[in-house]
Amino acid sequence: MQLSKEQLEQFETDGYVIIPAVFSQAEIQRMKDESDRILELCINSTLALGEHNARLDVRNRGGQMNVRKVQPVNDVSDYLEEVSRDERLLGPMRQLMGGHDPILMEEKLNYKQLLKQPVDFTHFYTGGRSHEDFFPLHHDWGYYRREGYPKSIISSALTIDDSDIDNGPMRIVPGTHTKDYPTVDPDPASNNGRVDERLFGENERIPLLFPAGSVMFFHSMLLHDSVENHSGRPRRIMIYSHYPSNHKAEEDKRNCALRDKAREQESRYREMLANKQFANQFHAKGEYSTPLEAAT
Ligand SMILES: O=C(O)CCC(=O)C(=O)O
Repeated sequence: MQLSKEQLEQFETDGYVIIPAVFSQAEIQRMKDESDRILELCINSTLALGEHNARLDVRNRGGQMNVRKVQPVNDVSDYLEEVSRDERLLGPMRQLMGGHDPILMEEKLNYKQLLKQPVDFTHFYTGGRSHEDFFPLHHDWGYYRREGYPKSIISSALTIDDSDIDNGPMRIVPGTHTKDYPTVDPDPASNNGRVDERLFGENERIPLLFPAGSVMFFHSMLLHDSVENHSGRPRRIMIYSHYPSNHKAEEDKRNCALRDKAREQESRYREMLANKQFANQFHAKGEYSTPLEAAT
């Protein structure tokens, strides 16, 4: 897959470009199945061990568990790892990176999914700062720069569910990648990329309403956010971030600590399953039904 001259120009001007229908219905279904399986792993291992799985970012919305994201994921999903190397992502990024090969820097699966089953582990969960699943206005380079990554990072946001106005879509402010907006926290060591919310009004933040299987390529300096998902449906987006091969970096620098911790937890959890010290309590199937599942 190659981007046209117009699409390359749009990325240059707006800081993003959206390509619909990159992945087929069968591929999307496989991603949904993988998302469910990963969620089961994270939640059941959390319940088994009584300590939250290091990959899991979960919030408590009025007593209901709200899964915001799981990061990293490639080491627990061969398929999602394969997608991070798919030429439909790498080809356009190579064009946008002036011919340099894209190297994976990190990957995350943003679920924005409220769980229907009564799962409660907030008594030992300490990770969430807010009770909600929104993302404040920020640029990603604000946190990539902590490990010395370059601004030339490009992320691909791949929609696993349709993103609509009700399920907390990502929103972007076109053209903001051309300026280095000051972050609220001036210390680069702790910076999370947040900028002053007053910089842009609600009508300047464009919601990305794109169907499952679409990909948005976006610049690391592009300001974006997303609002809460109150639809009762998940809004899963897989986000891969790549840097150009002319930048040299240590492999998996941003996520290796989380990955190692989660893998060690998951191995203890599997041992508990094998020794019948724990039986899985959370089952992702039946949590909701998607148009695809309803049709089969
Ligand atoms: O998933 C979303 O809605 C926003 C994601 C985002 O801004 C991020 O992960 O940096």
